[in-house]
Amino acid sequence: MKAQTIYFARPIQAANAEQWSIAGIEALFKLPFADLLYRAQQTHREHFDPNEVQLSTLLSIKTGGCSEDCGYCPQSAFHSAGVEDRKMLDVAAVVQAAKAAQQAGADRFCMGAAWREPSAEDMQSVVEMVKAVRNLGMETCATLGMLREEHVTQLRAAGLDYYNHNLDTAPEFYGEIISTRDYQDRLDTLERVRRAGINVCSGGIVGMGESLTQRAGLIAQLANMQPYPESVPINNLVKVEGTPLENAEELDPLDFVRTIAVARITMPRARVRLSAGRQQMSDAVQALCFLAGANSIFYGEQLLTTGNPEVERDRTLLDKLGMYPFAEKH
Ligand code: SAM
Ligand code: DTB
Ligand code: SF4
Repeated sequence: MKAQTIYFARPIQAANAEQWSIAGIEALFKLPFADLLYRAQQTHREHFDPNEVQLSTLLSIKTGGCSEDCGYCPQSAFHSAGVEDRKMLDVAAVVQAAKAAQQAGADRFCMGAAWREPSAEDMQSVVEMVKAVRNLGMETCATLGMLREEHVTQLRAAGLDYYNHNLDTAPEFYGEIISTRDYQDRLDTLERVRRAGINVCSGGIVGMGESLTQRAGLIAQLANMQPYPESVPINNLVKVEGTPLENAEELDPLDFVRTIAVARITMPRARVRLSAGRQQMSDAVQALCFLAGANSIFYGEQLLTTGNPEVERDRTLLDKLGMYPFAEKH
């Protein structure tokens, strides 16, 4: 049997030399498509192998019944999206899922919970899960809602590599989508994660009815963090029946590609993840996203409660494009 490699997350700690203005980012969005993609490609190739993609597999360790009212989310107790409220998975079930993900080629395993914030009891199990998954030789990521000081300390001690907490949208649009916690709460959690020495994974959702300026505003918030996040998931809204955003206007796929390109240019060394919404995307649009600088995907048939492309479909797509998973190269 092949010896297992243990991947340790290397923080990039890359501060942007310049602060990005919203107007400057909006101007990038408005470049002719070919010029924008050319610039994104140049940036991408300066920092990464453009044919390599990092694969993260998600697992919902606690599903549904969440006390927050995020307008996009099928797991909110405020909406009726038909997601069953389930109790937390046990450690053995999580390890089994992580092993399967690793065998399928994933190098990072992300554990997600539908919480506003974890309780002390929840944390005991999460710590066990992080340790066990890390022992398999996978990078670990968790997304558990807001974190206090004691939470980040415990997660850091458990060896957590990344914490995902999205800004989701621009501060000016945020209030239209979520009312139960504010933007500053999110920034505070990210700051605690950063100070604890855990890599930051933070991005947002596009296609929620935001304006172009607001889309630029989200990117400005992320890119101006000092340092900016190591991982930046860009989600295309998955419109789930029973959520307030079920009828949101469809985003032009080329505007999604532009968002990826702008994230790449403004956060040159981040892993930009082509995240939720891939199941609804053609191979051609996904290929454009890779061309625009995306170098990470969620991999495996399920996101948290909604679907993601089959592993077979992704393998075929990567093969067609001559791309290879990070784990197979290292
Ligand atoms: N409860 C935790 C929190 O909100 O931080 C962690 C889980 S939450 C589901 C993680 C992220 O998933 C959200 O911040 C949001 O960006 C994304 N998300 C949730 N529902 C989505 C949807 N319908 N379409 C796209 N992204 C979605
Ligand atoms: C992220 O930015 N997207 C993922 C992950 N981080 C946790 C979640 C997407 C969720 C899509 C809706 C669902 O499956 O419930
Ligand atoms: Fe809860 Fe997270 Fe969904 Fe918001 S996004 S309702 S916090 S699970």
